[in-house]
Amino acid sequence: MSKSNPVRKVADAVAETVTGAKDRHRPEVPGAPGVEPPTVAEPTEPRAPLPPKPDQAGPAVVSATGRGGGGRDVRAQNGGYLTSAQGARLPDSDHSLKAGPRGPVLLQDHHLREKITHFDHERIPERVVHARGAAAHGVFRGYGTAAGVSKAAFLADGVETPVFVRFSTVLGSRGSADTVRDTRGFATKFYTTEGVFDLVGNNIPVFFIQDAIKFPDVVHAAKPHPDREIPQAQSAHDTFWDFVSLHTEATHHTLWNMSDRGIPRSYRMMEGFGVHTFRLVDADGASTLVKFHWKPRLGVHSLVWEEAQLIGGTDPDFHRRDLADAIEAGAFPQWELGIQTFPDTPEQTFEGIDLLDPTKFVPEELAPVRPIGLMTLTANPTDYFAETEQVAFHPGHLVPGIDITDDPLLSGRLFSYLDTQITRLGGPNFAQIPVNRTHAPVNDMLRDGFHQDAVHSGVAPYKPNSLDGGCPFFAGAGEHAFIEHPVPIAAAAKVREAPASFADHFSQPRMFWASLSPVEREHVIAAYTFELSKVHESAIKERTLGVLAEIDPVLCAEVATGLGLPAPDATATPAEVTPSPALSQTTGTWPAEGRLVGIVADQVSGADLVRAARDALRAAGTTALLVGPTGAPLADGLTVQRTFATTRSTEFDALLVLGSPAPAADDRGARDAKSNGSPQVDSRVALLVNEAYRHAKPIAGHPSARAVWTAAGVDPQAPGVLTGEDVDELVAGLVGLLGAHRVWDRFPADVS
Ligand code: HDE
Repeated sequence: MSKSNPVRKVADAVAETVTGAKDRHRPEVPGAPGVEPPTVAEPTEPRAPLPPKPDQAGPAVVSATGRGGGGRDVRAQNGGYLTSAQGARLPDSDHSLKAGPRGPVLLQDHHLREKITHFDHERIPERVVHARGAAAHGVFRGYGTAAGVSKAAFLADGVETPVFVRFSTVLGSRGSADTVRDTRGFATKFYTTEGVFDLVGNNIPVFFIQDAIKFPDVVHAAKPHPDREIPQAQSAHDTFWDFVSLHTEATHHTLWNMSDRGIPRSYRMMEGFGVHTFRLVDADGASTLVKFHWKPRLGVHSLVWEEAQLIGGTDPDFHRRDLADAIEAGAFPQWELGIQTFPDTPEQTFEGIDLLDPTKFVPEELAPVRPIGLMTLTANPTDYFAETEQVAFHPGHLVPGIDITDDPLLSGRLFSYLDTQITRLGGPNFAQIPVNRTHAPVNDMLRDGFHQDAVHSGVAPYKPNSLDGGCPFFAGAGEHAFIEHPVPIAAAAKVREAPASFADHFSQPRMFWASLSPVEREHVIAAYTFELSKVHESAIKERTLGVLAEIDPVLCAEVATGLGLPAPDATATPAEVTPSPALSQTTGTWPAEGRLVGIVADQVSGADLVRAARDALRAAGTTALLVGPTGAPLADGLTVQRTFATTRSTEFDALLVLGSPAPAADDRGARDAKSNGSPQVDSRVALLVNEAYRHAKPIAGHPSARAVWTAAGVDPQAPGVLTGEDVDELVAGLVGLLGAHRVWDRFPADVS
């Protein structure tokens, strides 16, 4: 083509305008793979990456919102003008493009198609288990106390590591209620400098099964019945009890579920457990077996069953709301991470407990939990889907210094979590989703795939290579490599079998039962009775009573009485067990910070009294909410946060009643069925106080609240009921009582 060719002239003109394009180096022979010729010998030293070839360019580094740089603004979609997904500003998004106002709609309406097509694909598969969750961002600070057992950098003294924590229920679907009786997930992603570490645990230290191959069975049994798809999010049905009564290794976890642990008061008040035994490795290569524990600063606390049921209707988002509100209010939830350590012996047992059996735990009295760091949750997610829904945990996300054991349940999980994300998050590149990105440099040689966000440079995504100078190189232990601990494996034959010790399904459940206080045992009896009463088939109930007989004759007899069935005898003498007092929630004292206290008042109560009460409660670190007759402010502009009609006792950990409010205008049966027509005291206030009293919550009142006590059936002399003039004293009394979670004396128990 000659210089005078008009096409060539245009091409030259375009080249002039592209910065540097005209002057750049032109190779003799185009097509060399990289900018530098390789050496003949295989490179032996890592080096800085070579630049791309001069003829190459990549997309400009802009965020998904079309903005460059970093920071919060580029992550959010915000700005003055509505645009298409390609950034073109739009004049109208309310009307389809039509041939005239009455149509027809034109096929050429690409904006309509983009909007509707994207909407049609908004959903991704929910998690097969743990679908319902709530999450928060925070920070973990190492105490350095694990340095003797693990070389993990994030455990070193004072090191701060960002974390993202997702709490969840196991059985329910994404829209199910928070307060169902179920195990809770407690999954933590640590964005460490050595890569992501995920601690994917539960609020119960043991699991239903000992071998991953049984997971589909237990989940299919616990999920709703396959024909009617009921009941949602709970175990009170035939298939669940059919399975767990036949597969008795589930006994221990089921007993924990039937205890108060199955209905936590708050995510902030749950323990977390790694469940499996893990292996820590120190800087010298020495290994220690460990179990991970999260200890909540606020103590372990649970709902009572009636509260859980009421909340299921009045506020299905109870746990989500509690977590988000607490963080927003500055009551940052905290947990200490702790470890129980055991010598890494070939037997992998401790005090006769098989450490590879995930249906067993080690009582803290035998192996104390040593704190190794503190986690504080400080921020709520900005976008539920982007963060809480798309976060992808995996027990195989490990860092140097933390390794696995041969627990057969853990082995299956190492396969499963990676696998599930590929379907759920649409391909193998889920690690590039912002919430999943490691904070350590990635150089993984993984290429392509759906939703590839990275624009890789380098020409040799394989090893060995010389074209990229041999990069990337392997790291050694000195360069923070994750090196599997070289655990010796004894000679063995291939079998489908479990070790003999895995066959003991009843002694630890018996120990758990023996460790509970009388009131907690009453709750367990009630839970079994409730759940089994929902079972249709008598054979399943009878079989379950047979399992309970192996745990404890009183438990079995009491549940049998509730079911109207005979109590069977145990087939063997129950094991002699030593109780573990650390398992009970009714001992110990905890901070009242972040607990919710309702102040009941009306216009008559007096602004000074109400303000003094509110200020004293706030000063004590509690969240005080004013409950008034309507949404109108009380005297002196005091903001009402809840009304008599909208509130329920389940919102509060304690009540402070400042007067005896007369029936409000809407205290009428036709408008609010909670009304009982009482002429003296608003019926909803009486119900509020009555429920709080029955649920053993601390209650305090000004002398003017006496009529409420009477209307609510409250005995002013009962434990945990305070009456007095001095608001500061009342608040101090409430705070003291909250330290025990509930006024347990108000729940006298018959079983012991
Ligand atoms: Fe999970 N589990 N699990 N699990 N698990 C999942 O992973 C699985 C087990 C736990 O908030 C899934 O991303 C198998 C024990 C939590 O995103 C899936 C087995 C423990 C979460 C999966 C187990 C857990 C999950 C579903 C038996 C406590 C929620 C979606 C071998 C130590 C994490 C997903 C989150 C989620 C499989 C047993 C805890 C399907 C096969 C034991 C907290 O991969």
